[in-house]
Amino acid sequence: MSRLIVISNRVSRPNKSGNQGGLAVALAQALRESRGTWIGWSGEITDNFTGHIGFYEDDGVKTATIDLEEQDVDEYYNGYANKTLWPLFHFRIDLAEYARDFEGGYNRVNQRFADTTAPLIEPEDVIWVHDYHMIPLGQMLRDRGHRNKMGFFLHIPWPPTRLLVSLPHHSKLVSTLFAYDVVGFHTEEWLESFRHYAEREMGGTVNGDFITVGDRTIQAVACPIGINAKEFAEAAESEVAQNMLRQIRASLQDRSMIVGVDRLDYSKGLEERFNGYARFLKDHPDQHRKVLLTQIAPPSRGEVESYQQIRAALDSLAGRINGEYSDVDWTPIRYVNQGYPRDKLAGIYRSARIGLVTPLRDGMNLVAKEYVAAQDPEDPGVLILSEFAGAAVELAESVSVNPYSARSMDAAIDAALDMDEEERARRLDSMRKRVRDWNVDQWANHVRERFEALAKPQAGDARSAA
Ligand code: GDG
Repeated sequence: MSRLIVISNRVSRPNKSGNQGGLAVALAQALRESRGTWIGWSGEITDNFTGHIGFYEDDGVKTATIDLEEQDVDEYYNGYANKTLWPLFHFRIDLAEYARDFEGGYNRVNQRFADTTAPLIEPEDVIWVHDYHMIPLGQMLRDRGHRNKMGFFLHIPWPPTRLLVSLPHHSKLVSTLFAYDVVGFHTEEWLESFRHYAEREMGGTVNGDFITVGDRTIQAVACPIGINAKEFAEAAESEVAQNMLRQIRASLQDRSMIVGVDRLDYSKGLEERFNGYARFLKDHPDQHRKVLLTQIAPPSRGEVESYQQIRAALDSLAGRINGEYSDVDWTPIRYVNQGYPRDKLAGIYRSARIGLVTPLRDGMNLVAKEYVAAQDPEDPGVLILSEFAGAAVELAESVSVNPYSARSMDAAIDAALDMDEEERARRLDSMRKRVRDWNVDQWANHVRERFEALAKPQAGDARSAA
């Protein structure tokens, strides 16, 4: 097995709290087995970038981090990654900001990662780059002479060509993906859009999993990420989760709880969700006092203005709906801006009769899978899922909803509350099997096997020239 080098914006060092996400745990396992290293930004700011690398080893997992300058963080992370690419790739060209400084900072930071990473790479290493922060990194490593097997995985959607071409210098950015050997997406839909771009904008040809542009042929594949389903199901049975469940049930007084859990992000459709729920309350006065929505929304990317705006909008919307419908002993929305440890979160999922997951656009959406994994098989809840989440493909037995339509949300909540136990169990059972059978370890292993199966650089390969 080749040594694995993972590169992503942030790294997650193993810790004893058990609060690492499924992706971090799966990558940690692969890194441990191959004695590899995970490289990323430390999250720290330095006055002057020196290229100093902090090396760590926790529980057999090696990580290496670099500090960035404030200007790097402004232009690369808050700028090009989160003000330009994130909205554009989530189809929100109305929110996408383009500035030459952002693009310059993004390229500078990627160069910094390439400079820092290059000396750590051995010829036989397999390099796996993650997400939109690091698109050009593979090309930059090739420019430095690295001929390793290299893959890239995009965790967010790939936008339709007509939207992507609104990005200045889009072809320059996309062409760097052809430096990798394998490029992965969560769903066929994102893969289709990528192929479409390659054909229309780059004159590429598609042959099965392969796309050729000029003298480069890469594999482009759809491979949906899973969660650590077994661990999540066990977390839901833990003492901590059971205590949480009891605490919530006591506070509910026989009311049904609907739960939403999302980073505070406009792609998650929180305003639309609140409006859909308000519509349900308006149309179903008989359900007042019988139901409530708990929305857990830990703030994220608070330095970006559109995130400050969504936070303010939600504060006022939750206040308005609660003001309109609350009674002295019933509040229709519990709006919580704090995060919870994973075991407690599993208890929250389990105590909810409905999981309401309504992103406007989402690469995958792990919350939907976590809600499924955490349910009590004897008394499962109902998942309401946006048709625009990548997870909708695999979780077809959910109640599907158009998150833009308050009427659709209203009808879905009504149907979910009405659903008898047999149907809830039937739907949940199929989804639980799928979530369990295609978990994050299988996903990570599958991608790695793709790398291992790659041939050595092709004759006439552009890399041979490096
Ligand atoms: C990106 C893509 C894709 C949230 N609140 C708490 C908490 N969380 C955890 C959830 C879940 C994770 O955060 C969120 O994952 P999502 O997949 O829902 O969304 P993004 O953060 O936008 O992730 C997405 C993903 O990458 C993976 O490829 O699915 O489409 O946008 O795991 O549980 N965790 C804890 N407490 C909280 O309060 N412990």
